[in-house]
Amino acid sequence: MAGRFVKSLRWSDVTPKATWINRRALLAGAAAGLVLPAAGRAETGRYSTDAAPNTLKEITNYNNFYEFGWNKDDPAAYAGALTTDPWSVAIGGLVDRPGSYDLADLVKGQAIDERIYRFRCVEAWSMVIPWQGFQLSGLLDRVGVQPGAKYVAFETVYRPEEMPGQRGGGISWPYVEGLRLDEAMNPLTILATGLYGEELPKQNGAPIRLVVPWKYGFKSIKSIVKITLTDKQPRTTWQELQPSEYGFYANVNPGVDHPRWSQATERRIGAGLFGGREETFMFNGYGEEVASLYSGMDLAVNY
Ligand SMILES: Nc1nc2c(c(=O)[nH]1)N[C@H]1C(S)=C(S)[C@@H](COP(=O)(O)O)O[C@H]1N2
Ligand SMILES: [Mo]
Repeated sequence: MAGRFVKSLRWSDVTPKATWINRRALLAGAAAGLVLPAAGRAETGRYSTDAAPNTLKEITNYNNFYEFGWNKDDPAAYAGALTTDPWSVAIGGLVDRPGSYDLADLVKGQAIDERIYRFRCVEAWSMVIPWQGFQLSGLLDRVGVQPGAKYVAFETVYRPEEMPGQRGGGISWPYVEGLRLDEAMNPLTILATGLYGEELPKQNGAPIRLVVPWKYGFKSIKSIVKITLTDKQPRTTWQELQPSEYGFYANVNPGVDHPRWSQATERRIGAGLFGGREETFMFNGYGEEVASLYSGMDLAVNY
């Protein structure tokens, strides 16, 4: 994996698309504290992949956000109805400073940076996405995690009047997810508030969503309204729906196939008709950073 991370990656090195970035949107977003100021760009390479990002069009038109429907283009069509301002996140459980945090307050003081992450869906497709966000660890440090806490539980907004998918069955809403505390504290784990230098598009989980790049995409829960520190492993939507197919850990693992398809390779969205399939890497290529979290665990059992 040598060379996968580049120490001084610059925006101009990785994307030919900088020209279409709406500078005014960028600056407006920066004023609200949600996206990175342009000047911050040069310092953001440490955790990023050197793979070229997918286009904004691809990232915003091929989504899984079942609150808006089951098709990949449903979120782009229907997420516009979601009210994302005002927005607050209830933080509670085993923390010193529980409360309802207004989004601007939640983001205040956090170091927003850019993370270009390879994102791997359990359906065996992937994209490379230039997120802006801050480390979840920064927020957890601020609210003060109490000694008994072992897990972090997350919940998506429940608003069936704005989310047509929530008016139907299949999933027991709201969508919930969870991480072990050490996974949540890992520097790769971020709360994203923007992508491509713009405020996070609604179909990608505005105004704030989790991104855990070494796990299958379903762990990266969108439009978060609740974060709870607990001493018990939280329920998760997909594990509850189909425990034989979706585990709590959901680490990207080419050696453990989904019961109905192989996880050995992935289709990179946008690679074109003749793009072929790419090899899937253990932990989605982030093994150097996270393999130690699972030492001694059988990852075929803890999938
Ligand atoms: N609330 C919520 N979060 C969600 C989902 C969802 O349906 N609802 N889908 C998950 C899945 S399966 C994937 S692959 C990613 C997709 O993120 P993207 O659309 O930004 O690529 O979001 C995840 N987070
Ligand atoms: Mo997914």
